[in-house]
Amino acid sequence: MKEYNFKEVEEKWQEKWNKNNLFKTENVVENKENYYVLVMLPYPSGKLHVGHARNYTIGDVISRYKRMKGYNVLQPMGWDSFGLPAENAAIQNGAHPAIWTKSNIKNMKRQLKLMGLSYDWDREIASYTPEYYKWNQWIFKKFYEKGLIYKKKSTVNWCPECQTVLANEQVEDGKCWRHSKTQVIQKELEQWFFKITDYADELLEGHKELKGGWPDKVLAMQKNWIGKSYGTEIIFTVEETGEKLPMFTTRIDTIYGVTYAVVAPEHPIVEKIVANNKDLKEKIEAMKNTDIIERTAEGKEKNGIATGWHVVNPVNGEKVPLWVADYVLMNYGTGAVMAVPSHDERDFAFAKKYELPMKVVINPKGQQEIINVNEMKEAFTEIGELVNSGKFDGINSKKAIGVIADYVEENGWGEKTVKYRLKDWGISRQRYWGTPIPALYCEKCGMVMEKDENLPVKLPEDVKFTGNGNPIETSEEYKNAICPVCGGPAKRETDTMDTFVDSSWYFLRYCDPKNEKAPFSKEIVDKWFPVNQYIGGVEHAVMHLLYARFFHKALRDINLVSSNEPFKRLLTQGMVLSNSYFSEKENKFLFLDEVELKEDKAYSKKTGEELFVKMEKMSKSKNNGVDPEEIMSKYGADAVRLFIMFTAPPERELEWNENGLSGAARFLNRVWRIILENKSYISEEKIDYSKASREDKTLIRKLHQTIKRITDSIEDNYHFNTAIAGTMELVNEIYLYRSNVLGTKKETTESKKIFGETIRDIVIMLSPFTPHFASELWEEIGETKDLFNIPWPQYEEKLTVSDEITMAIQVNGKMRGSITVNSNATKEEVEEISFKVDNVKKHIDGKQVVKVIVVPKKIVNIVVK
Ligand code: ANZ
Ligand code: ZN
Ligand code: ZN
Repeated sequence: MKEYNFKEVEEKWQEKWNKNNLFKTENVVENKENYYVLVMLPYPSGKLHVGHARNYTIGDVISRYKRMKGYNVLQPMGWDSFGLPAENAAIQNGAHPAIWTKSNIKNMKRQLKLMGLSYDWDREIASYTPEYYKWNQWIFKKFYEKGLIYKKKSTVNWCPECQTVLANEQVEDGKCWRHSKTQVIQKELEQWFFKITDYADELLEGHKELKGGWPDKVLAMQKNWIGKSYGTEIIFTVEETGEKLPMFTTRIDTIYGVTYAVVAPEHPIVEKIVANNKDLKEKIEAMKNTDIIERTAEGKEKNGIATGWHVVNPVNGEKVPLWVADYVLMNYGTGAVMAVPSHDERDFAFAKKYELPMKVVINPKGQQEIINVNEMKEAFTEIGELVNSGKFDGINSKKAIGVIADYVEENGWGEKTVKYRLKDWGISRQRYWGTPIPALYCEKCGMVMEKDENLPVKLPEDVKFTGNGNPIETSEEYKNAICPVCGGPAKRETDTMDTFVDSSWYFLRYCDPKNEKAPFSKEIVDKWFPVNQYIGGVEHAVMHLLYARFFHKALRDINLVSSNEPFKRLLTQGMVLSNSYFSEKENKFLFLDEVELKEDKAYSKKTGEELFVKMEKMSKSKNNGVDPEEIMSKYGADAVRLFIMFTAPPERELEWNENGLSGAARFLNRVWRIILENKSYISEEKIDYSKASREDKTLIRKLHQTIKRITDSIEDNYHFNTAIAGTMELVNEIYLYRSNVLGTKKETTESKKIFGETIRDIVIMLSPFTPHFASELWEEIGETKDLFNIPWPQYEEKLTVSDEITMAIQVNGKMRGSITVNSNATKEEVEEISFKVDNVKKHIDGKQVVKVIVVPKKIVNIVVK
């Protein structure tokens, strides 16, 4: 018998698939419904990691399964290939980002092919190519014309040493990534924004369409990110100047409890306050420069500065002090907050820290005496009854929100408003490796967009990557351009676009990747959209998935697509974890090959020290990463795919372990052996079920049960682990069958057919998971058609249930035994067998049988005298 050599098998089939481009997909196939399987396109960092391997295996299994179910399946792949790492590499070793990017793509593509993934490589796209980013620019112009893009001043991270803007990832502990001693400061710059907030409501509304198809968790995260809240904007008056200071509150019911007010350090009023106070000005500048992420982190201590100014509460005329505090954000609400320390946790902590007064305005329902502020350990944030609130005393606080809001509106002190947490999307990057923004600045015409026929505005080549400033600005040729309107001199915009722009519509380009006249044809896109199944990491739950949804709706509104939502179903795969090994002596994590494993314990090979073992997310810092290519060369791609799919349901965490992997490899060998050793039994004739023996029937039943179980578990939320477990049980069953039936007296012409049909179905059902392995077996059993186009096996419901039944036998109403008979046995047959049961015989011997009552399929009662 030929041994299973995964290397040979995998190479052979990969070559075949590649040579004939077997997974090329047409946009229309007669009599087939389209099904679009999309996996999140990778950033070409250089090497695939296990997270990719998991994501792409899931996508491939779904694609292969759907193909066998008769769909015309599209499964494309591409490269999210603009971004910082390529530029950082250029700064560090001088190679142009394009060279670095291309060689990384090449290597990762080779690795993807090793995995046996069924992509239509003819549709491959890479966002760094002018053929792709030309359409980013084109779409940018369309959005601009639609009023969806504008410029405004906004703060950026700035390294005074590099003289450049830093991305958030380049700020480490508030310092520059290249200058560990240089404090990063915040600087105001003109930036481009996409008006995603125009779609805030629709993005929320869309959840109705996505419910059921998307994980609830992701919808909840998006909802939270959009953060719609209903509130009141109430206008306080600044005592010192008489100007109006509107504040946004969701809790107007607490208006009588305001004891001070706070503004963000960036609030315009602050400039007036510090105008003649150098000391105060410096303090506030320092506050502004602390990292915004750190500033607003939950549980973070709040810092404030008293201004000496006051504001007046319009409702009761009370004068309260005005503070500046770091926890107030300028870009939420109005950037000013009425503080109610007795009923808000943040305000409470702040008031305690700075010894500011408090006043209780809500009391627990039914409680006689009012809460004593001096005894409060924390804010009272529950619903209760209003107190100390003038004519509103006694009202339920929740109801009071509406009542007092009306009162405020009636008196012209403010109005009810809706606020969103969602901010407009800032897409300007002062970077080289991204899509150039197609705008120019002409002395005569002002800001103008480049003409369509001049797109793409290509990235300049004559640039220097020094780490100082934006590399694009080192190209004189690029900067000095011609105004497309008047033909005079103009300066080209040097900002490039956030790479999230690239990934907001790439899935549309896959449908029509070579179109030179438009980003894609609407007609073709409509044949594929919405994407039937999108698969990727949960880390993209908010930004990427929200931006992509926004893009889709905006594209719909300029009549480029018809669907409202891009992705019908979303699967977020779980993380991959593996053991980390920490050495206390060396104070570092060891690599697996530096570790000796003995009886559940781990020791350092070098020092013999026992190590701390912990399952953790794979990461460079823990030295617990697994290289998919290395693992595939050891066990084969099919075993790796099988292991990944068997070990955990796709949305759960997956704990990597080599024993599991070698278990998967052993299973494949087991399947290989039984099929190859017995392939001479395979027959193509139809099974005559009426001739099947009891053993035959058991196997047939197990086969149909397994088809049902696998089909259901794939259809029902992709629980591939259950599907594979089903196949494993079926394989056990054929091993039993072989030793009990094949080659024994029980063997009949039916046995061969039954065995043949079972292994044929096993091969088909394994093929989405282990495609090379299954293709080879398919060929071995004499099949000649392409396995991936073979229809998925059908089960017959009636064959999944046993046709044998067990009946109880009673003698004069007393239980004396039971019999197993065929469910369609006649009354006579049932009687005849019943009389043969030993314990029954004992009780009727020597007696006269009066009658036999048969309750069909249940009881045989023999009445004797
Ligand atoms: C008074 C008050 C009393 C508040 C109380 C809360 C509880 P959501 O629901 O998330 O929209 N706030 C308003 N603008 C802010 C800003 N720019 N930075 C920080 N905090 C701000 O939050 C709205 C509440 O957050 C508002 O209601 C306001 O505090 C605060 F017992 O006003 B509240
Ligand atoms: Zn720096
Ligand atoms: Zn001009």
